[in-house]
Amino acid sequence: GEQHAWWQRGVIYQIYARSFQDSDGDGVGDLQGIAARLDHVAALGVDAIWLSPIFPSPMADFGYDVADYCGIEPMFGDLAAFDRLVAQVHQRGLKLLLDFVPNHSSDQHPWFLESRSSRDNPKRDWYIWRDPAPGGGPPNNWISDFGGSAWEWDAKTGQYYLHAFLPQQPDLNWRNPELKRAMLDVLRFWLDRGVDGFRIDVLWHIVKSEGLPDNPLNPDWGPERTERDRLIQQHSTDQPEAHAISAEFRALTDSYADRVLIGEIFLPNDRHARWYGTPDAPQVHLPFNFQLIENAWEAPRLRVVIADYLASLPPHGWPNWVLGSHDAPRIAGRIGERQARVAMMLLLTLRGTPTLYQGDELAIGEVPIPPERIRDPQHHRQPHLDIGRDRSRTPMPWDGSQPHAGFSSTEPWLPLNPDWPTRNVAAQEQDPASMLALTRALLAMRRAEPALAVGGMRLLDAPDGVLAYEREHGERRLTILLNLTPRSIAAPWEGTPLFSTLDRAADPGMLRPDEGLIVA
Ligand code: ISL
Repeated sequence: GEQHAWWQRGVIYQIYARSFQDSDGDGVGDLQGIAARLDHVAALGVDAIWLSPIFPSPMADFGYDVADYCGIEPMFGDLAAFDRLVAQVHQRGLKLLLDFVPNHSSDQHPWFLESRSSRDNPKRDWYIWRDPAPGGGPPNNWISDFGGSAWEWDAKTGQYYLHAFLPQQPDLNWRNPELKRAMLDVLRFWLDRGVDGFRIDVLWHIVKSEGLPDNPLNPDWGPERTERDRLIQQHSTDQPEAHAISAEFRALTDSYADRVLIGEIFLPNDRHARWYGTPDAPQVHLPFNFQLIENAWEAPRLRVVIADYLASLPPHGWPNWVLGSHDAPRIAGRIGERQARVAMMLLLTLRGTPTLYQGDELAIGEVPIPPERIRDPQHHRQPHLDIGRDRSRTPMPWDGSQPHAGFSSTEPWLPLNPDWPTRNVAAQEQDPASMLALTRALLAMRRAEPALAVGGMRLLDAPDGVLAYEREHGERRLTILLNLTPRSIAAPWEGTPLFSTLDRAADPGMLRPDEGLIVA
């Protein structure tokens, strides 16, 4: 294991700053709040924190619309509070990763204000401006991820600008060398302040095909899909020039010691794997792998997904797994609370770096949001689709104290999970059968067992409904058996049961309903 880097052995924990801990009573989490809750992160046993955007922002997309890449949003704190947080995180032997948002800025960023001020402004070309199509209307057929045309008309200068997301998130032009230089300086700014790396937002989007041709229609589209999915994003994503830039990000990052780059990439395996780059020109260390989120919770399906993904990796590519995020439905809401325990065992025993989303260690379910409290712009632009992201962005319930669960002294920006009086960190700390206790124990086991952290992995044949695999390191061999069904299943296993997701002893040769088992 000595030859493995921290980001290979380690586990990443995503903190969504707005919803972690409020310290100043405005109902929104902040940096000082995070610092005050580092005991929880350390006791959990993770290795790194990935912090969703904390930069100055009008919050049209809750921080993914950045108005100053080198500052801290006043709602969250200031640079001094940030420096203190970095120091406190490092004192505990943890790492801190920031969220870098290179595809677009806020429409309130001074760069965009300049760019839109006139056609001959020096920053005009820092964004993507085009004349209307010959017959009038948007320059091409591209659709925003959040619905509607990806083009916004600017009456003052008589051109459209491109926005892959909200109109308040104009796309930056990475073909402009000055823009690129300014953004590389942003990475240096934070690396010099001691951050341990970045999660790079929609990295696969940052360069578009020259000439901006129409995207082809998606033959598989149906009205249950998002508007964005009407088109195949052939010309708006995954361009060779974006790979080249990602190699530049890596070269810059590698000039600092022990840093990591994570890329948010959504692509089929063969094209996804190219984001590792080559041994000579590496790109990101970890192109995020969302397949546990995207696929049905069924053993035969997951077996294929896991096998295909691992087989697709280049020899120098290290695997990784994501089970939840601020964009995805809560895992316990999707598959149920008992199965969420099995899913946690899966996440923490697969070969590769796991990313754990805040609140999943408590098995928080989908939180119902009353219509008048919905904040997610993705919902507001496509209200007919059931895609609200607010349900997985609700505040952390820390304890049973009235009225806001220790999160804030005032009404939080989103409601708490309704079961917070019993489902909270303090309550689960007292309960050895809790999801929190299970998560801590699995993380401790992963730390103690090189077979789990860095060992080889082999999928095993198993009865219907069971996902089984082996992890090995040196002489040590562990078998993981996951019953993805609510039935008892006779599953041949021998050896010593080390760990069950249920609270009583394992039955030899049997898997109980919703049981995950580690056998030595
Ligand atoms: O939300 C999605 C699927 O659940 C995606 O279509 C989403 O747009 C994609 O995951 C990109 O997400 C990232 O960039 C967005 C931001 O809204 C998300 O929160 C962020 O994770 C734009 O910056």
